[in-house]
Amino acid sequence: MVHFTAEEKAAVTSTWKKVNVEEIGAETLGRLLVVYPWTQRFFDSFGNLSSAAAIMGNPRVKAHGKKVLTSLGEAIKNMDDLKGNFAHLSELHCEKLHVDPENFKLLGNVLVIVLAKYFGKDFTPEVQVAWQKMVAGVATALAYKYH
Ligand code: HEG
Repeated sequence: MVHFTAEEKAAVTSTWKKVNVEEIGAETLGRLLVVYPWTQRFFDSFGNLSSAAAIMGNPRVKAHGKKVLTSLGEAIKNMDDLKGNFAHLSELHCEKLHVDPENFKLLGNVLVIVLAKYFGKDFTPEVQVAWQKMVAGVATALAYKYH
């Protein structure tokens, strides 16, 4: 399991304070669906996903992106126990939603790109390292209950 230094925790927490979960959540999930179109299969009830513009403007994509990032925000309060934090959601994504855990890694990397875009030069290499560890830890924790 990933271990975070005090500096890494501080980097993740201080970025998070400036994140608008609605905006970054929508952009992250939207870009995931555009860049890796096979991920759309989990959201076939969401209506029009027929083009990048349709996906980025889809209100259900926006709402779900916000939900995912809000859940990530809870995990940031719990960085020493990501597995415990995500145990229930891991079971849900495996048993009910049947989401291939590879997709958690893809979403994490898209999030890092979106954060880099928003934070520009404040997203230093050190801050990126902390976030890469965070998204890797989240992906591992969400995959933990898979069998
Ligand atoms: Mg998942 C539902 C969190 C990645 C597909 N996801 C949910 C829910 C949460 C959540 C909190 C609502 C659970 C509930 O209703 O009780 N998801 C979550 C996190 C991450 C993630 C924290 C990664 C950081 N999810 C993810 C990925 C996919 C996916 C990569 C598919 C590509 N999630 C998915 C689907 C649902 C949820 C299909 C059900 C959506 C619905 O029907 O409303």
